[in-house]
Amino acid sequence: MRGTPGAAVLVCLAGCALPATGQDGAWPVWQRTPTRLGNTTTVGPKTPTIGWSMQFDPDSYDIAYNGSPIMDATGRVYLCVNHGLVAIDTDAREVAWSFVISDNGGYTPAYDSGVVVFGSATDYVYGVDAETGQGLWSFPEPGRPNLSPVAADGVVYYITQFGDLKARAIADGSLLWAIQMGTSAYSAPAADQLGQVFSSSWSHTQAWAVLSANGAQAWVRQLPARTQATMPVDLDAASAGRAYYMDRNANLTAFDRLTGDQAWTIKLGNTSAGMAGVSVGHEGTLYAGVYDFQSRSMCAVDPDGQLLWKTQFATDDTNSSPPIVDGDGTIYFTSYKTASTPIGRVHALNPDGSVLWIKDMPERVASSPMLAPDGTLYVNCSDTYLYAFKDPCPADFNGDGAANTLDVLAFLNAWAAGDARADFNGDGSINTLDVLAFLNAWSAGCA
Ligand SMILES: [Ca+2]
Ligand SMILES: [Ca+2]
Repeated sequence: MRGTPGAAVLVCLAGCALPATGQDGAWPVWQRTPTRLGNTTTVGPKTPTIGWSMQFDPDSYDIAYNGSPIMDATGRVYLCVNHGLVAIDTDAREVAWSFVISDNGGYTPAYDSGVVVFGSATDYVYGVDAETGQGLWSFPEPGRPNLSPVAADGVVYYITQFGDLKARAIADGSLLWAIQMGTSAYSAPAADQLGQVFSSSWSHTQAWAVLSANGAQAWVRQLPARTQATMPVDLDAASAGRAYYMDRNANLTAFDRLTGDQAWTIKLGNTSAGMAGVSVGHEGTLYAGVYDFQSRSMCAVDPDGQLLWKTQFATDDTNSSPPIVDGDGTIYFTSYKTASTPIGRVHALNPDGSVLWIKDMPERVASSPMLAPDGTLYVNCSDTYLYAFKDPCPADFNGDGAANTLDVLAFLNAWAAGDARADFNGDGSINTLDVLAFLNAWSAGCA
């Protein structure tokens, strides 16, 4: 998806304060929306096909799998790494720039209005120019501000692990407000873009909703157990506007977004279970990953709090990030083995919970996948490679990711040479029917 400068100029002639960088990204924050829904109308890969991969930072072994990729409207991917932040040009499949700091980068960065924001593992929060990779601003933040910020409407909201929730202007980093929810917090905030921001206090076992304008409390509620998961906020009618909290005892609890009244709670696993967090699919269905000493599973819960299905997977797998849901209702998530040799897996489930595919990865994968508007599913791995899953397209005969005249040449060369791949219709012989079949597929192009 490329921008249209002409249209942007016309819009600006009508009077706009910012250049065209104010547009939303394709997947600008962790779980795509500031409400952290984790769903998209884009249809993702139905086969475990890795279209391409590229190394994004050879030094990033220990954090390369913790944060998720995000994407701006030009198709550029941003990823936190051991020494800061990298931008990846997904057309050229190369690193566009690296923003290097003397500390570890955080989990998932956030993009808004041409600025990428992330927090370092110990001491600073940074705003970086998305186009050039130049640092725009940085501020000391001693409370470990590295858990995925959320950005929307020119403001970035983030927590510190010391229990703070803060808001800064994305353009210059100026502090808009700061509050304390307790002495520790680990839930990356969600913003409903209707006036409220949501997070939780680990130390006080509380769900928090505050006014995005000034940080004043909207409501605070006691949770059944502590949580470090982010809380999606569903604004659709089916859920009546709810914020969902998943705690470490595997309780999934629904609160009214505005009043904080509890709508329901459901227990999805054993006490002392871990939680991977929850995402919201189409029609308000909730998908939550849980793991405990006996089992690992992905659960689907309807908007009224009833369990729809629970699919178990390998007992030595741990899933530590919420899933995402594509336009067909396919559910994608990652897991990794807790054994001494870490092996990661990418899972795709059908909407009924049955397994569509599972792909073993070379090393650990632990973050939520990201689904780009062209249907490519991105997963970053502790082997420091970014993997792009995409269903094969027959018209892309040379496999370079695009259907163009080079594919016609490649096909005709294979056909002339009697290459088995030139049996395009798969009937066992290579003849003019294969040329017709290829040209038909080529005319149809690739999605
Ligand atoms: Ca091609
Ligand atoms: Ca044939």
